[in-house]
Amino acid sequence: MKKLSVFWLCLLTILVSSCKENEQELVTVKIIPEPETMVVGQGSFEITSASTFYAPPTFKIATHFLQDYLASGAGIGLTEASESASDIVFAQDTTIAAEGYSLSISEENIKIKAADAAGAFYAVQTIRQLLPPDLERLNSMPKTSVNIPQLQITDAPKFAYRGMHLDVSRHFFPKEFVKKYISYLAMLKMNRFHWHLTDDQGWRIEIKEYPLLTEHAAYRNETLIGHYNTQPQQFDGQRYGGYYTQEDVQEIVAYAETLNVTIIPEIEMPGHAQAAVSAYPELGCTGTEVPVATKWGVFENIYCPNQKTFAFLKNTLAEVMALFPGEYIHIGGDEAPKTQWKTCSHCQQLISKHNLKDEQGLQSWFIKEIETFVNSKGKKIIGWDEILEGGLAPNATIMSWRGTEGAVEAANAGHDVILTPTSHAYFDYYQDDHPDEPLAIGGFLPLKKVFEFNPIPTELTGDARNHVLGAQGNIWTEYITTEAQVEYMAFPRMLAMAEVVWSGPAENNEEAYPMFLSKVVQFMERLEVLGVNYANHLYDLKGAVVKENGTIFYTLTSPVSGDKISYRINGAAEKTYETPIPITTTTTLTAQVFKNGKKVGRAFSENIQFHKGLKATITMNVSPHAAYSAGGEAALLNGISGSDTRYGDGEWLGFWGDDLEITITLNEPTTITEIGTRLYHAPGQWIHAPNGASITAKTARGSSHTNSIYKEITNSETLIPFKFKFPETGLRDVTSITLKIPNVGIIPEGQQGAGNKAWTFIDEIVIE
Ligand code: TNX
Repeated sequence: MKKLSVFWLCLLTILVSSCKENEQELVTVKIIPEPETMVVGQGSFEITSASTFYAPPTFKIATHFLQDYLASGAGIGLTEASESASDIVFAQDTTIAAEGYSLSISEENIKIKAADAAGAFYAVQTIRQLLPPDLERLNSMPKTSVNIPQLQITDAPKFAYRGMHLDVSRHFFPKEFVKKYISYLAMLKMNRFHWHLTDDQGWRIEIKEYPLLTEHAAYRNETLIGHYNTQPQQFDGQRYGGYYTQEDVQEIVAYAETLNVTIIPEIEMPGHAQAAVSAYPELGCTGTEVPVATKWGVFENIYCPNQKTFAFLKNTLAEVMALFPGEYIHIGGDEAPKTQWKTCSHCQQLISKHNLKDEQGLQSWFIKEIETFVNSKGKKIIGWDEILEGGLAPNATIMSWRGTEGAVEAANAGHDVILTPTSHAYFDYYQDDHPDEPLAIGGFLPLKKVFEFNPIPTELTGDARNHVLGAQGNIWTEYITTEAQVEYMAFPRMLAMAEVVWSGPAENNEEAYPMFLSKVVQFMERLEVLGVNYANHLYDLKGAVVKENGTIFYTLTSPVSGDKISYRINGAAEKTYETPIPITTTTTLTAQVFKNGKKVGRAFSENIQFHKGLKATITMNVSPHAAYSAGGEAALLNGISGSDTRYGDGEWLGFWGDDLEITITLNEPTTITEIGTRLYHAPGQWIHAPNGASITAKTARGSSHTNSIYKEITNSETLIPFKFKFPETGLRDVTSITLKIPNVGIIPEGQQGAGNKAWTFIDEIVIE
């Protein structure tokens, strides 16, 4: 059968019937991540137990996977045959890009070409997605045959490093789950698993030379309950822990190899080391005993740069390097408070002996020592972007998490970089602003934002762009206690990250995102069969205030449409949503999506406060930080307050280190009695509300009235109200208002994020 593109097929069928039906049938070929080119034909190829395959021996990870998959999912046993007699033929073609492949499925056969084993393996992962999802179930009903659509695909990844990370220190996940997680990466053509094995709250890998790491450092006495910011902090009183033996690690490494996944183990230094220091106090600067940490955050008990520490780290790394065949070892390097180094005479002697500038210089010297050792064993280091401070180790690769500045600096200096900025890659952040979401660390990273991520920072030009190896989604597990919850946070965001790192960012997100969502809807069937506890917010409603010709409207949409949206205003009779709803008074709106007569998605509810600022215009001295500017300046005057728990929900605006000056011009002279807003205060996330703010109101009469507020800020409150009151009868004829909110500056020692600029987050400005 001749292969036909969708276009030609439609043209052919257009005379007979509408081509819509055919089109729908054909576009059900939906693959995540999107292949580079795909031409879908008509008809299919049948795989049966009589089918045969041939492959060069170097492609065995691909053929083993295919054989196992068909055998366990469909009871179909493929047999090996000669190249000329085979139905499924793999061939090596060195002109194809690394990890790329071509796949041609005709009525007669399946032909796969790749330059390397990885490419052949990814062709098989594409075949997997072309087969019915019920094959994902182990020992599902045996079948005599499965059909696979005829098509032609050429495909190759945009980025060489396509990763996911998992923190097993804050919460421990057993070997079987780690393997499952790795299998999810492979299904999505991701090839790097960053395994965060050590941290303050638990050491998770057996090191034969240091038995106390697993006897002692792998266990903590108890764990914080609820959110870190909730005061008073409470603990569960339960001993918690676990670790992987070296045999477990070998098993996981061997398993990952069969899926073309390279594991990057992370051994944190010099900070996030309290568990190790707890087992061996001589590794710290004070020598005193400390417990394995029982709550989250940054701790001052870091490694001391002494002989014992270097011997410990080198012996430990030697055992680690022997277990992991990959070229990289991640040495951490993030969030290491230098408090103890400042008062330790040995550290100060080192600083003067090696002519170092300060403690940052000492950290840099520390990392260079380790790098020399790792390089001497033929491996390379990756470090978090803090290792740039005080001077970069000569051969280090940087993992940029505090934004993208670190990546830009390192790439411009000729170093390789991996992008994992909190704004687009932290899957421990909330993915939705619905109040029913499980407790998370904070932040807000919806699916669309991950999809819109571009791993190459816009500031990078020319050759420096080639230093971007790729990107990675991170799953930190302070608030992720179960396997089901890891899956909930990972899916579907990992699907979007897979698109970004394999297919590259879309040229036009507004067009590409709905297409992606239609693929996600279909992919969820596969996740369902796999038993993955994915989050489904595709039918959850989102509302928006729209201003047109002085009238305020409210619109309702869900990422994927159902059949109808029902809504109620202030408890009145239910209506069907058709056009934007005019808002003329303070309104409580509830709504629900229906599909096939059934409720789909979660119940929606919104309060719209009809205050005097809704028709005003707003300007600011600085733009909100790109990572937290979802709603734009208009979000501060749209009648909708930000979430009490999600400062990144699009209603809050975030600024990094800027003093704010906000000017509001009212649409007509107005009498004002009160102006109020809220500032977010979450020092754990580097967000600080200032002690003071001021407001100046100008009237049509030319007078100017300034009102200042001073507040004691305590860490027990996250929502800090600022209310500026005018005399009861109000200030008449106000035409404009200027609100000044200073940033608190650099975060002081002893606090999370010390030495970094603080964030300011501001909510709706309510004018009454
Ligand atoms: C910062 S990312 C950390 C981790 C936390 C994470 C929580 C990085 C290098 N350090 O220790 O788990 O934030 O989002």
